[in-house]
Amino acid sequence: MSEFILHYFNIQARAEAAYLIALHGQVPHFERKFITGFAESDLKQQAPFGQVPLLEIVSSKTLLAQSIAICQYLAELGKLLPSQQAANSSENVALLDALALQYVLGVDEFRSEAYRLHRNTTDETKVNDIKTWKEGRMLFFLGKFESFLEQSKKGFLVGNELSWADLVLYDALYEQLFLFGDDFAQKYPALNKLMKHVESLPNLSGYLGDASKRPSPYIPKWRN
Ligand SMILES: N[C@@H](CCC(=O)N[C@@H](CS)C(=O)NCC(=O)O)C(=O)O
Repeated sequence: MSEFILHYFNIQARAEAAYLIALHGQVPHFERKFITGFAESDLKQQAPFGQVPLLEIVSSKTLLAQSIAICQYLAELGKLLPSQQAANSSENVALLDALALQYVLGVDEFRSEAYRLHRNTTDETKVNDIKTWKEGRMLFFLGKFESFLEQSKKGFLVGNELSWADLVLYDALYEQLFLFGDDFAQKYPALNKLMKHVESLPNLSGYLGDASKRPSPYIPKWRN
């Protein structure tokens, strides 16, 4: 019987990072459900903000909303907060947790800005919208993320071990990989290294290596 149920559409978008965190952190009694008919559902009525993703916590009859809150809670259950990791025991762990949240919120801005531009794309504006994103804010964010990893001690966003922040970054990069160009690995070696590392993690490699197990990637109008 499941204790934690992640409800979302069958798309990557705003729930996939939570799924990766639960999988890597081996959160027990966890499952996800892909929903249909959300607009008319009881779930929408009960959802704190009328939206998904939602994490249902069965024993306490709680529906937790907001993707980042869900990620943070699952990270705590999976011991993926920097303050919970042995490799960080000699560090200022309260600060490391705040830094991890800072990066997660920054990644959320990266994703949200792309979604905002994508949402209004039409056949007429598509080429220009993609160009605007690729030559503007996308480059800004990729440059920032690369420099954070370059300056890090161990190639992770925070502390001395992979944390939930790295998984959130991985997920957002994977979503937009098709926009980055063939020279991504050369231009962003630290980001490329992080992505390869995440894809090699024992609890994730089987899932991430099999596209048929993953939900549909988002930003559809820019992909087709
Ligand atoms: N800030 C929220 C945004 C949630 C959101 O935009 N949810 C969308 C899907 S990604 C949704 O539920 N759309 C359907 C609806 O509003 O009825 C989060 O990060 O969870």
